[in-house]
Amino acid sequence: ANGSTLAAVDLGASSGRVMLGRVAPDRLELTEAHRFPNVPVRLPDGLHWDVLRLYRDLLDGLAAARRACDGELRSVGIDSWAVDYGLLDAAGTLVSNPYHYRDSRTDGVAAEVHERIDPAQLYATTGLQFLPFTTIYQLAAESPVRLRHAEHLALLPDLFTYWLTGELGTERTNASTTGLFDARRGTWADELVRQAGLSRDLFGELRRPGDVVGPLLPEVRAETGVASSMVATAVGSHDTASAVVGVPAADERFAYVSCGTWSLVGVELDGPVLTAASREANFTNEGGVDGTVRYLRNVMGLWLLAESVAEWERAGLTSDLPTLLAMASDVGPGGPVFDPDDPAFIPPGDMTGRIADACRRAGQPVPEGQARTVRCILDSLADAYARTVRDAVALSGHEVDVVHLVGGGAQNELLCRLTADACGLPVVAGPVEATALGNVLVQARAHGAVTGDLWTMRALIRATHPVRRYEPRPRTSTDR
Ligand code: LFR
Repeated sequence: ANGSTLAAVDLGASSGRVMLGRVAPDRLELTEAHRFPNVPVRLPDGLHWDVLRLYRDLLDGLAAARRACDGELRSVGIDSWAVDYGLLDAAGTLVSNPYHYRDSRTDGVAAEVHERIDPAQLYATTGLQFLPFTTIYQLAAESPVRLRHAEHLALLPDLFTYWLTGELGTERTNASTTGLFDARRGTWADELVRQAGLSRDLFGELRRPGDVVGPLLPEVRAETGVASSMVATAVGSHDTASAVVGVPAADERFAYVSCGTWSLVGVELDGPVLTAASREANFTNEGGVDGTVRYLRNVMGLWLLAESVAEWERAGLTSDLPTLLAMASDVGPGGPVFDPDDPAFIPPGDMTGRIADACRRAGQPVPEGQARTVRCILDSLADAYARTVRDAVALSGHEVDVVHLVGGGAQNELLCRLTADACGLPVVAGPVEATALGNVLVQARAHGAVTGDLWTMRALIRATHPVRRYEPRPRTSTDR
């Protein structure tokens, strides 16, 4: 093969990007064609994603990618955060604007669902950690009128793929996050769908990462200028699935922290762990590329920092992240820590107030001022990562020698250093764009530009993308 040029659309909770990938067996280059903010919109009925704006930017990004590449774009693949969806009527039109998973409409809903469906049964079938906004709970909060009109449920990457191609379907890694997917059989969990009172017809044909979805619609080609030979290809459409493909590990003895708005912390396994201990520790078994299992937990992530910074910005205080991190690094160890996984942190809004409350509840002093608050957030995240890595290893029996930290957080040196110290393991930081790399590599393999398994792809990332290594420092008496 002489290589391929591919577009990766990677939508994050705070920004999206369209990346141009050039891939051959000894080549992996990623350049940014278009980056854009993702700004949710609050309507009287709740918090929504601005999906039309996102699609507009997706198209602009494809046009920019085509202009930036010398030959022709072979394919496009889309990934985004999980669980959220659009409902489509018989004509394929959106029944309503998709909701944001941080919307409060799911408050208290899980408890109602659990009265009808035993959470132990849910775990035994889906292997999913409990998160209040999982698709099954969002659907339970959905208006009955809308559900009556709905003929198809399209998870967001599948919705955008549908708009590009006219083809409906559900990519498996993202289906695995809905709470309606059987983790062992790899099919929709028909019995749960029935118990949830949903129509089985809502749930489309499953696609594997690497499946070619089809050519782009004429109107998409007209708007973006891409060739009629270009196709959409399914990737690990759950961003975390693509991120784990993009982890530059040399062998299976690794843990990962995929660090963006959320931090997804865990290990890669061959099969699910569905034990009672695993359920009690709230570990998830999400579907990975090539049939792997992403055995992990959601840690609240850089959302804690981003929301604090947004608050400071509104108040006219320092909001420059490098400055804040430099200040936090001068604070020194031993300060207060809180549990970042408290569901109180899920909605947007007054973050520093909630952090102060969490510290009080933990019997800790409240961090005073910006530097101490940033330090407290990072210390708390590093501790949570270390706890989660330890639990993942203990619950799965999968030993690790190294923690790979990928995504935007890899740029945060203080966080990487604190994580290495807390874990007592080396942290290998980078690539920042692991998700887009995982997206592009799965497409490249589908189109013959690379061959082989996840390890071949990871070797190519290692050969082309520098990382930074942080050795753990022994704890001193001044540390916690
Ligand atoms: C990360 C992520 C997590 C998922 C959360 C909500 O971007 O996809 O894996 O739990 O967003 O969808």
